[in-house]
This record gives sequence, structure tokens and C-alpha cells, in this order.
Amino acid sequence: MRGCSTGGMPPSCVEPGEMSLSTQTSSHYVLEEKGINLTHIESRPSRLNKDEYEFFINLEGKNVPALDKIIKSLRSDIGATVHELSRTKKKDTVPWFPRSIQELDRFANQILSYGAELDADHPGFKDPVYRARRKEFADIAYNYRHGQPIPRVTYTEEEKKTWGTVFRELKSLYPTHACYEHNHVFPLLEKYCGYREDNIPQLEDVSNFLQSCTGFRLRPVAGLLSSRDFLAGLAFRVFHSTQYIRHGSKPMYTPEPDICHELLGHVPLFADPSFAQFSQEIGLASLGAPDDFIEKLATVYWFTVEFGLCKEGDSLKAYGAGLLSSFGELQYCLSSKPEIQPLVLEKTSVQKYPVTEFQPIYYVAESFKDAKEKLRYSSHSREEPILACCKYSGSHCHNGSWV
Ligand code: HBI
Ligand code: NLE
Ligand code: FE
Repeated sequence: MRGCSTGGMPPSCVEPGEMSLSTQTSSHYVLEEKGINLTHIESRPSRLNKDEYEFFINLEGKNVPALDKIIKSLRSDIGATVHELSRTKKKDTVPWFPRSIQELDRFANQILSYGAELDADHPGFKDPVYRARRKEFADIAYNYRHGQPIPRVTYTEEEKKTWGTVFRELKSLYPTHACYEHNHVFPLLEKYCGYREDNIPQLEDVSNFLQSCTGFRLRPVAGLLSSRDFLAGLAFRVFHSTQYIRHGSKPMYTPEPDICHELLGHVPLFADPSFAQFSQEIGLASLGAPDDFIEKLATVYWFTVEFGLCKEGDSLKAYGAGLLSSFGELQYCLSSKPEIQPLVLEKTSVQKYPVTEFQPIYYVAESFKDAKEKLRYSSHSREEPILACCKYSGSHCHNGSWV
């Protein structure tokens, strides 16, 4: 599937007889002859120049040279500015990105590792019962489609025991270690979503709760997504969530996301309007961005949403989900052991980090509002785009079009 948006066409080009891809008979044949399918077309007045129109056109077809020729002729024959969006063709195109929440369904089979395949060093690797269980969860996610209720799961006694340990230990640390927002929302999750030591809450109930707070929703995921896909979900206030639980032999820390991490770490913060806005803006900045920019955004995500610390008066608190779901790292991060630095995106966005052990360095945000303003400035400033390695013109999030 390829999409292209054309901007900057003089208004005469929207006369029906002139429209190059939709109604003009010869062009129609050009498409049909080459086996190219025009599946969608949209037009609207340009936001940048009131005298011009912008089109969004979806084309499907395998004949890449023919598509290139059509796009070339749009550029040369009628002087249109054409931005290509493509999932497959790499060079000179804006990478494909979902334009509606339904299109997140395409990520279901785009996972980097499937839930059933565990690495040799995973604590569940040699446990056949655990592996079979992981496949059950992966299959639920794989078959899930947008709009469906998230299937409810009956957790085993052993799974509930693991949850109980994690829940009890973390709950005793939250009053002193978690940020204000987390402590504010937690009692509501206990009241409305079945957060209890002896009960693993259902994703569907939690998703409905979140939707009523900030419009964020959960979507089950079969395994790890690419950074690009994962961040794109956030642009639509969708959080891809695992449903399985960590192996019972290592409750205090796991490098993988699991239901403890999603429900105890992420969910309370997604119920906070300011944090939800910050998260969505990381997602919006990622849409259609080049790979080097995605890597920096993923790093910012890592040091904020996953492992962020924030100031509260004179003390430091944890708001990162990776901290709030690990009773090992939650204690460690506020001890004197790790290095602590202020959140400065020029630095933070290029910081290297380990993914399977406690972080050696944490970054401190003044507030969610401050973090959001820094992010906006870094990704949208045309003069000094700290996060963008190249100024990619025509990016849809930058000129405010289409998203
Ligand atoms: N995929 N399913 C899933 N869950 C995550 O938390 C996740 C991911 N892919 C990438 C990712 N997190 C982050 O580390 C950043 O790359 C965005
Ligand atoms: N280390 C976290 C935990 O044990 O809950 C999970 C981090 C996922 C990125
Ligand atoms: Fe996470």
C-alpha cells in the first residue's frame, strides 16, 4: 500500500476534468492498465495557503516503476508537491504510518519477537508450561482487531501468586517512591478496576477506565513491536499492552514488559491528563519520521515514560513505568547508586542504555508540562531541530496536515 499526499496544486487543478488521478479518463486507464488500484482519495483546502488544495490519495499495486512514473508526472506536468508515504519503498519516501486507529490492526502481525519464542536466558525458557501459556496470550493478541472487547483471561493460581507478590511489595513502596499522580490514581484503580493483591485486573476493564479518564485505551499485543509501530499507537492514544505475567521465579525485576509492568507501571500515569498529552505528543512526533529521528524519540520515551524521575519539592520521585513495576529497581533508582541528570533532550535523546539490567543513569523532569514543552520545541522548531537529524520537509506532523 502506498499513499501520497499532494499539496500546493493551483486551485484550477481541482476542476473535475483536471484531476489527474481520480476522474480524468486517460489517467484512470493508466492506473487500471498497470494493475494499480486507487482505494481512497480525499481533498481539502490547504492550511498553509488558502488558494491551494491538498489531496490524500491511496494507491495499491505491485508495479513500482509505473507508480513512480505517475508520481513523477504529477510533479512535472502539473507542478504538484507530492509527498510519498510507503511501508515498503525506502528511498525518498515518508515511511508509512497509520492514519486511523483501525489501521493499528496492521501491526498485529508485524512483531519483532512472538510471545512464544523465549530466549535461552529467559527464566521461562526451560519451563514448558510457561512457554505454552505465553503462546496462548500471543494468540489472543494476534487475532485481536480494533473495536473488539479485549478477551478476558482466567489466570492460574500460580500466576495470581506472582501478581500478589509484585503487588504487595510495590504497594508498600509507592507512598514514598512514586510520584503524586501515580498515588492519586492508584486508589481509583482499586475501587473501579479490581486492583487487589489476590486479583489480576482484566485489560478490558482497565481500558474502559482509562478511556473515561483521558481517552487512552489498551490493545493487546503479541510481542515486541518496532519502536516506530509502538510509538505510532501513542499518537492515537492507544497503548499496546501485554497480557501475560512474568515468570514466578523472578518477581522483583524482568527486562520484558508483562501485565504487572503495564497495569502497575503504565496505567496509573495514562489516567493523568498532562502525562497522557505528553505521551501522545511523542507518538505524533514519530509519525512518518525518518529512522534516526525514531531512535531518538524512542530514547526520550525510555528516559521519561519508562524510567523517568521527577521533582516534587525537594525530593525525587519515580514516574517511569519500568521503575513503578519493579520493586528491585524502584528502591535502587532513589538510592545514591545511580547517576542523576536533569532532562535535557539534546543529551537525553542520544544516551545509550542497557535493556536487561537496572539503569546506570536517570533523567529528572521538572514536570510533565515542562517535558512536553521541551519535546515540542525539540521536534517542531524549524531552526534547531534537536531531535530531527535532518529537516524532513513534508512531514505530516510538522506542517499540521493530515494528523
Ligand atoms: N513493544 N509490545 C511492546 N511493548 C513495549 O513496551 C515496547 C515495544 N516496542 C518498543 C518499545 N517498547 C520501547 O522500548 C521504545 O522503543 C518505544
Ligand atoms: N523492569 C521492569 C519490571 O521488572 O517490571 C519492566 C521493564 C519493561 C521495559
Ligand atoms: Fe513499558
